[in-house]
Amino acid sequence: MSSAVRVRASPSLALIKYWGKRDERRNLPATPSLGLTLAGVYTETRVEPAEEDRVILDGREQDRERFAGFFDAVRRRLRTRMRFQAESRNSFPTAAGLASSSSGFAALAVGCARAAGCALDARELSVLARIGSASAARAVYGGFTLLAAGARAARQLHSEDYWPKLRVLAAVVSTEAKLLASREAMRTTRSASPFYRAWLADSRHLLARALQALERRDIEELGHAVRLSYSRMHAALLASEPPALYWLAATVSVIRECASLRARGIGAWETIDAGPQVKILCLQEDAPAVRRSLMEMMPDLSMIECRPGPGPQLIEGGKG
Ligand code: 2P0
Repeated sequence: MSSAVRVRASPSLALIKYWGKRDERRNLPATPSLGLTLAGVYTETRVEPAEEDRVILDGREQDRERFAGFFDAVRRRLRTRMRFQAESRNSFPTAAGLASSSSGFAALAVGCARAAGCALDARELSVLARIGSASAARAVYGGFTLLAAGARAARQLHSEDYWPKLRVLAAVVSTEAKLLASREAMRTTRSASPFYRAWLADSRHLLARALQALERRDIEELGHAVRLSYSRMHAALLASEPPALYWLAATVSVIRECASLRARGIGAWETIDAGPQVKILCLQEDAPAVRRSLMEMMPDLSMIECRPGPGPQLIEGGKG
């Protein structure tokens, strides 16, 4: 039996970045990535059977080509001919480097399976979500997740309860959609950055370092690896021809403020994805001081405080 369903999924912030594809057709990542699913921000998606596949995001119909491969894979796996209409809203700026494609495709994968009345396990949902966006493979789980290089599915390392004091402060320095889609930018880095090979080799070492730190809940060491991962990803991007730069002046100001906070003994380790926003890793006890110092510097800055969050939740429907 099939029915309309509503699903909420939170984005997966990459502590160690996926950047580059091993196999573009199958959307397999070239680097391993360590994700943290964030509570406090989410995509909510309503999925129902329809005459044809359609995706409407924040009121706008999306390009069908972008979703065709995903929906075909869903139908093959679910052994159905069903077509889907999905209406999706983000509680945060879309396509601006806040990992909206991770929560978007995680919600869509769960929603399609439920709308078709199929109970898939998390691994199978992760495979489907990855076909949409590799970061979404991680967002079908809560807590800390790992998507290995070349892997078809992510897995959960620790649930959202593993490190309750951990916080991420997302500093939204711009709400404009990014000019360069990450898919396009990854292609450019791979084909036109002399640093790409080094980035691939280095990402394995950074992952190992981050995993060790995570096992010890050592925020200083984890924060250090997190900072190296984004810096090196963006260095590879910047070295490509033509150079690609996602940062704004405010992005750099926040990076510098984090350095100044650390110098004053307040733990604040930043990370940046394919957009200008800065996400700051800190402990609960330091979050007010980090927030205060950023607001003093930029009174108009919008900040979202997130803690480790759960995987996708079914809000409505899904019987049968
Ligand atoms: C990540 N990002 O690990 C990295 C870090 C951005 C920087 O995954 O081409 O939308 O759809 O597989 O997942 C953004 O890329 O890329 C991303 P596709 P996706 O979160």
